[in-house]
Amino acid sequence: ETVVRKALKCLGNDEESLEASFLHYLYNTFGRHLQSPHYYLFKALSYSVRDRLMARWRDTWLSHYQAGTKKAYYLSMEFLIGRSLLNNLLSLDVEDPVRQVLYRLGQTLEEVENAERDAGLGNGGLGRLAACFMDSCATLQLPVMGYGLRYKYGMFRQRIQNGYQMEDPDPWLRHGEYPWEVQRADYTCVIPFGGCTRMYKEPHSGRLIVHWDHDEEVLAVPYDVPIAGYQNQTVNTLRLWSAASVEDFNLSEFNAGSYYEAVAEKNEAESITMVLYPNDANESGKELRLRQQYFLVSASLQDILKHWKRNHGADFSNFSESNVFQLNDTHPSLAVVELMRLLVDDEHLEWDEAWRIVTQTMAYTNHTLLPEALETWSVSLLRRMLPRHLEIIYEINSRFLAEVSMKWPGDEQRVQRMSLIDPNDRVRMAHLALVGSFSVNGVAELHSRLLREGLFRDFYQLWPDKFNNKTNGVTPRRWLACANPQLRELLFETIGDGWMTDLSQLARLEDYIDDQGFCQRWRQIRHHNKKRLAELVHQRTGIVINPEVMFDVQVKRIHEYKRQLLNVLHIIHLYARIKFERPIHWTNRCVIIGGKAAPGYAMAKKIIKLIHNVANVINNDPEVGDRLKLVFLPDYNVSAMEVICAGTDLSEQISTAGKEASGTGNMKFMMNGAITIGTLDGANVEIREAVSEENFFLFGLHAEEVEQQRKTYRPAAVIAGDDDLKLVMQLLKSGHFNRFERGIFDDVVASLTSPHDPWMTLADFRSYVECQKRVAELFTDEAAWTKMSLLNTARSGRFSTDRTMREYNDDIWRLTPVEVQTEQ
Ligand code: DL6
Repeated sequence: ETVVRKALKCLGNDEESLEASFLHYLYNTFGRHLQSPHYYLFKALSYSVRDRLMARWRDTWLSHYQAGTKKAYYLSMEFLIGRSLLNNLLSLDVEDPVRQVLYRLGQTLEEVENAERDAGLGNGGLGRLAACFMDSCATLQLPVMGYGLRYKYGMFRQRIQNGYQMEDPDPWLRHGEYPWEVQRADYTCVIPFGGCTRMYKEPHSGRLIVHWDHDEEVLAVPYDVPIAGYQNQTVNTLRLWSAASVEDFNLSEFNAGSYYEAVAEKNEAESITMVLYPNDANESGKELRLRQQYFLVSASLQDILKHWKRNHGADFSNFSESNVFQLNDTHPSLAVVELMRLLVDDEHLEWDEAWRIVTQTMAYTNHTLLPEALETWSVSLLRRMLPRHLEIIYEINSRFLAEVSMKWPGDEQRVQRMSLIDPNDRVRMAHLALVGSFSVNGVAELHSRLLREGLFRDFYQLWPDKFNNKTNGVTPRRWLACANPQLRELLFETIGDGWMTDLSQLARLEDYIDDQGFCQRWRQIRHHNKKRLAELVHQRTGIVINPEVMFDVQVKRIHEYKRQLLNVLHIIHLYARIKFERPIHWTNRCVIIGGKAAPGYAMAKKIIKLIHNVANVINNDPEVGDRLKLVFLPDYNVSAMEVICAGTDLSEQISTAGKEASGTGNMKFMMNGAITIGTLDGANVEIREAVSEENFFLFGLHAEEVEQQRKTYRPAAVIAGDDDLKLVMQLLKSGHFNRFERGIFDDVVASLTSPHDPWMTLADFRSYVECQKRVAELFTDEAAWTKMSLLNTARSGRFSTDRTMREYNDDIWRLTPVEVQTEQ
């Protein structure tokens, strides 16, 4: 033991030790030198840093074990980690010495940092939120472990060809291992699939036992990623499962000359964690997705139960006092069923006792109100892949519906509405999660209210106490301190560093609102950040943009409800004004749009093409010049957002009210001093409350108005009553933006002008345009803009995930923070 401790502790955080480690890895482990590609310098540095996390990591495991207190497990199909180097340098408080070491060696930290590939194991907000939660839990010293999947290929890389999105695979693990992970093959689990079930009587007890005769097994191999708390001793664990074949290949098949068959099984097993989110537009894609979900859930629960049994044997009576599972959307909701199976079939608990444990340990977070995003799985697929789970679902459902009937006798319609099985014989995963959990939360006040009053109304009437809200947040370590180093330094100088772990302290910035010197520095920093963003744009597109103009930014997944189209309509309107009105008073602006479209989402891909075509016309018109630029930034990802959020003036949060559950990009922008133009949707409502209404550009219908006006919505009449919109639509329809590609935007025009357009884009056009005029006006008043920008940062304190995690803990998890004991 002393030898182990010595080995771990000999790693100093001083320049000399850091340099020795760095050069050791560079020369001795990777056989490279200082002139090698930056990627190797990054790897050598990351290994040196990881070494310095190891003692804390081990101490954290031991401290959690010794404390014996309750633990929470965050089950998520996505953890959108991005880069980790800078974050870890910050957590360990070694950024300065590392910078010095690299400087002496003729390198810069920025170049080395930029060589790190994003770990893009998520699609967008939901996955990034999971990563922010992990960061905050470690900083708050909460014993929380994340469980996810180690996809071999993360989120696809977006490439643009003639304005169209092309998808390339993201081989983020290609150059050997991911420096932050540690394989823990000794914790490998076996995951069963397929086959059938049979019932038999246990000879001595006479008890009826169900046996799942599965016909396939896949190995789940864990890879652990350390999650370091900010300048404390806690290093929590994110455990990512990778699928492997039980046998490397089937030797008898191989010997018989069937090479393909021999390797096929291995390939099939490994396909489970091959790629994030398979295309679920076809049946085979769906099947793989379900396999992924079960694989995650089964491996994680087996892991936790194994650990439990090592310490408590087969006594599960106190299990729910010591464990809680947070389900990140319905994706891991099979956990409800798998835990029942493990407890009833494998551990021989009575159904009622097992159900008590399940319903006292599961908590469900909903992230969407869109009906098309609510998961269902066909009964026939479940029967084939997870026959025992289907039986358990039926049993849960019949007991649950009996409860519903007791409460509302004779209300058959309600029973149908609430059933876990829909009329098309598909299992409603949200209902499963609702029935199996003791807590159900939405991710912003408005979203949680709409869940209670709309989507989950019946369930709210049955179990009002289950429902709660947990407004999202973002971690200020990554999204302010790392993303905006100059602002970080200014804040340190001005209000100290307490805000790093207590973001409400940013409020102290309000004391400087009239301090000319401070405001001047604020502007200088913002200007510097805009130059950084302009460089990124130039790097990725070749387009030169002027950092003096307003940077008006909308970055997020491309989706009709997020209404990138409304943004485009406004841009066309500005273009038309420049061309036809030749206005004298004008605020120059550069609109930057970025985001990926789901590969099977034709309309989203068409929107990307439209943005490019409009940009081509505008950017090449000498009459337009600097007055207006439009840029599509390709391959939007976490590391791009770190540059974007710090360099943005205007943050576009313009979804149809009632459709965006929360949004988290809105918070990153606000924290970095961008001003929001937005609808009353998701967390925009709370952002506006926090910053106060005069510092937020509000437009558009409210959620209730959207629903009321839907029935009478007539886009033709809206166009007829608005000359500006008429002109915009004419330009679009006339083929002005697609001279040599006739008809390609007909579907876009058709959807905008349909009375059934669910996103009611044209209904908000006029109020958006008027609001944008006020934005343009304010931008010309440098002092007023600076003040508003400053207030946005100063009042962003509540949008830290530290606050969100405290609320999850106070209301749902009830964990005791564990002070990590350092062994000497
Ligand atoms: O809660 C995180 C994030 C929200 O901020 C976004 O508003 C919401 O759209 C997103 N939801 C999803 C839905 N996925 N599913 N299911 O990504 O969650």
